[in-house]
Amino acid sequence: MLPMNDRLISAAKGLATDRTPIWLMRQAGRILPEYRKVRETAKDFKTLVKTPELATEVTIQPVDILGVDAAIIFSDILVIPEAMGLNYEMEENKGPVFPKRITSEADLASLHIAQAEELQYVLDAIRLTKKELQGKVPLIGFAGAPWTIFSYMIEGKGSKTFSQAKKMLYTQPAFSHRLLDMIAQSTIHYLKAQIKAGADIVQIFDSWAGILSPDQYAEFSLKYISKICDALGNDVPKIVFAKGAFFARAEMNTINCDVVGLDWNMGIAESRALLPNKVLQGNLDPCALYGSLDDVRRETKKMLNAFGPHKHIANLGHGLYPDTEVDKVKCYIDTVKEYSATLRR
Ligand code: 1CP
Repeated sequence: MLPMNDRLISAAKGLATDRTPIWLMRQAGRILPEYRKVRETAKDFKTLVKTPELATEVTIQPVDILGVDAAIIFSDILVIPEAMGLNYEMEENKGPVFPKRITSEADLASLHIAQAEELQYVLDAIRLTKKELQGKVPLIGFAGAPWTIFSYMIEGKGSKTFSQAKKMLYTQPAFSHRLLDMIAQSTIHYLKAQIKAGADIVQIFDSWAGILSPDQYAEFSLKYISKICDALGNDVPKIVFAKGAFFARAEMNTINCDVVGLDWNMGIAESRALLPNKVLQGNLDPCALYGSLDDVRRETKKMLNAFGPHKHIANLGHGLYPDTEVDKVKCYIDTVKEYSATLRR
């Protein structure tokens, strides 16, 4: 059964819609006072993620408060390493940290390919969210791309350069492939289960794509993303967002996904030419939302004119920053809804 507002799914399949659908990366979270309130009642981030009732509540908040055309299940990409045997902790105002990281054969031997049951809490949250949404909008499932997950597992935390992870690719390519393959297989189990639990569409986040060379990207990242897309089949549309991978757009046109996410560095006309088979998603710079309401309207219209009325899903070029004002976010969303309808007349 299709959701009542199925604009996102229709657009993802390349079908015409009455206006451009919109959702935002990191739409649930710290920009919303309502989120911060729920977050305070949960002991910490992981309790929130692992309590389906709370995860459901914050997943639905942006649908009701901001008016986006989809919900994205509240979780994190780092639940996969945890299910594989590498525990993470979320430090307040800092981000994820792994008490142990992967550096040796012994570390690799301590991991296993995750089975869907090990992420039952996410699947329960998806089922509950679907029930509560009552078909109002579609639900997006997601996972990190193997390369981005690998980076955190090797590095043990976020990094500007991910030089330890890149060192591993240069010095131990076979070891790297073994770990990447384990992550990819875990991700296939996980995303298949998300779809079975009710996810209407899925997105793969390759947040650290842009730090690899084109050759390394093809060998250590896109190959695994492509494997995952093939394994998932065509029951639901698939979005691939590879931040900074402007150099891989032509190759991305050939993989088995429906939508390619663009960041703000990627020119829109150029991306259309390189990705003729794909629907495009994006790509307003989240910093554009620091401008005045008039600035936001102007930048939004400029973006919509460049994408044109079809084969586009409006989003940002990366996640919302936590200090963005809610009225600017609403202005972006409302302008997309209103102005994109006029482009069809
Ligand atoms: O306490 C808090 O509120 C912590 C902030 C937070 C939130 C709200 C983190 C820490 N993760 C999340 C949720 C989350 N993470 C979602 C669901 C919410 C939504 O989208 O509305 C999603 C899709 C993610 C995905 C995610 N986590 C990515 C990929 C997207 C991206 O931004 O590039 C990455 C890289 C992470 C890791 C992560 N989790 C949190 C932080 C601060 C980070 C980045 C750490 C770093 O490398 O610096």
